[in-house]
Amino acid sequence: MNFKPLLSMAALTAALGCALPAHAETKAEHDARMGWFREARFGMFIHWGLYAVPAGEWNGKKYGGGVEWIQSMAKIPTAEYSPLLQQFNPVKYDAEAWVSLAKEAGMKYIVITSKHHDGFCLWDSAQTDWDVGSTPYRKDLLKPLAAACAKHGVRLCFYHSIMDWHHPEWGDKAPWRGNAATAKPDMDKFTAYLKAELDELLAYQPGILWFDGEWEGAWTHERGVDLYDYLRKKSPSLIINNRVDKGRNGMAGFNSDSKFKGDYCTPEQEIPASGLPGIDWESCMTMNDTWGYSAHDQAWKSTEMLVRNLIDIASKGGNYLLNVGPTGEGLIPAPSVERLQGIAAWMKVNGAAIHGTSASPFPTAPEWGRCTTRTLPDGNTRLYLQVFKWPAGKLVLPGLTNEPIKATLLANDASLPIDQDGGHLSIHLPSQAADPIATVVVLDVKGAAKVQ
Ligand code: FHN
Repeated sequence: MNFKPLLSMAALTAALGCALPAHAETKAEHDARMGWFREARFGMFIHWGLYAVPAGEWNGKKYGGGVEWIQSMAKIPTAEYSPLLQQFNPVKYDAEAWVSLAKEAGMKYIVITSKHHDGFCLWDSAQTDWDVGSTPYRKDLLKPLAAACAKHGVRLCFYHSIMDWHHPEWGDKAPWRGNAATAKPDMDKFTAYLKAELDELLAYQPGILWFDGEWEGAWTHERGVDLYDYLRKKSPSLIINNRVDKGRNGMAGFNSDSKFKGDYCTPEQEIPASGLPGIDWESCMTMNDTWGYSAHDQAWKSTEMLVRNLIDIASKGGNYLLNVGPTGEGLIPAPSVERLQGIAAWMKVNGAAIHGTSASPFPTAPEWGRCTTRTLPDGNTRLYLQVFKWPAGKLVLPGLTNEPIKATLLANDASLPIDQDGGHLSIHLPSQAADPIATVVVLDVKGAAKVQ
């Protein structure tokens, strides 16, 4: 069952969330363009760059939080930060291994930081020498990733920071940057540089351009609109997140007004209480407390929590963009690998309950877990009842009034008896859950799901 927007798409987005392009693209064209993103439900975020070398420590001081910000946290002038160019040599980088790990975990797309706030580019750009071409490694880091993604059918996408602490024309000059040589930065020159970088990145045919760093005053709504239109003209199938413009509400990530551009909303480090029907969104989250690699951040979330986040997000009609921060040598940290392998084990059995599903028909999450849905070819509905807390005896489905067809365990297709009493459906369960993280009960019902 697809959650049909209660209002027309235009009216809904005008009221609530990320703006649809308010011009030529029809709803059908927009739906077609967003199709793979909605099917995917799960992607890998990769924060990688020079900041992986200091790994959260500078001049003997350890920093917490997102240590990809170390240049700002430690107020490192460009002249003192630049020597990192000579220390970044990811000789252990193995794009094939990274993509295989993502694919096994059920991640259908990868978003890698082509450039983060420090301005360092992971490819050998003709626009600047502040890139991998100036490191001992020299080679383009994006090219092998693009090849591995193409080989494994994973979409390659780029995170690209608008804010650029290195570029002399970026309009917000933090005093610590030490490159305020440009008395009055020229944001038109900067925007031309940004567009030239993005033209180079479009050659890799990314599925998404994931903008960030749009919040400083130097970037304006007008520049956001211009950049969105510029890129969509160049690449009509490209998806662009809402951080290209100025409309998101901070970490909540949902646009405040339909005038702002962006094809989907971007909650960060949080999961909205409920999805918004007809609004595309993606929660980006870390596995520990940092996006870029930290040698000392061991605050790792459990595999159970990561899987349940994925289920919770999918049950609300969103995508989960889960981050890894590779080391300066090019290795994904072992705790991240371990968790991705744990997710892979659960997804191997239960992936059908995530990929290609739509939001739950229940107005609030059932106390036993979450639910995702799929409209079957015959118009009936399949509900994936994802049970965190295994009840004794029966699973009660609050308010579901459809005529049941059958109930099974996803793990082994075992048939389960169904009771209908007092307008409520309940399913007889085996005494033991199949999986302590979440056991999926599949319930097929007649027609579109109806919940009182
Ligand atoms: O400042 C960035 C941060 O380093 C990280 O990239 C996150 C992930 O999207 N975004 C910004 C913080 O909101």
